[in-house]
Amino acid sequence: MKAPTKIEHIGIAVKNLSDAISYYENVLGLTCYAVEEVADQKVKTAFFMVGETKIELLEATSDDSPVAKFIAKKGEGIHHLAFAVNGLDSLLPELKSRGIELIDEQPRKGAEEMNIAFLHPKSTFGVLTELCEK
Ligand code: CMX
Repeated sequence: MKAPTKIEHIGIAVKNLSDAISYYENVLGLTCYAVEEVADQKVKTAFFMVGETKIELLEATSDDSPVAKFIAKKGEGIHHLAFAVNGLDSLLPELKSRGIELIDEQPRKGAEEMNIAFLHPKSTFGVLTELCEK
């Protein structure tokens, strides 16, 4: 596989988005530049830029959201790691042929109009992995 170009973002599951935004802004001194709901993922997201990488806070918008399930099982914390890649369309079949379990067989639209696909944490040493392309 062609190596990712950077860590695009780190996804962090939180119970309450506005409480968490307040920590990132008022304690760490970062600026929340966007809040966006991703309806099909049942999450509300908030974004911060840190150098070239983003922090994406994730709050569940329903009890059956992947983020609600994650918090119920593991508590708040790092939820996924997202790599920026080129050629996502062709990477997915390549990864599948190498035995990596795909959550998304085809790229779909994520936050910030990115094309994204998730890899199952069981195939990626316990880290839910997102590949994204602008
Ligand atoms: N990181 C690491 N492991 C995780 C995980 C995560 N975020 N979420 C679940 N797991 C583990 C569980 O602990 C469990 O492990 P065990 O079998 O050892 O107990 C296993 O994966 C299955 O977990 P589950 O609770 O049964 O949950 P599901 O199988 O229903 O779903 C997953 C897990 C990863 C397939 C699902 O959460 C998913 O499809 N995620 C991708 C989409 C997503 O997370 N969207 C929200 C963010 C959207 C965005 O950023 O825009």
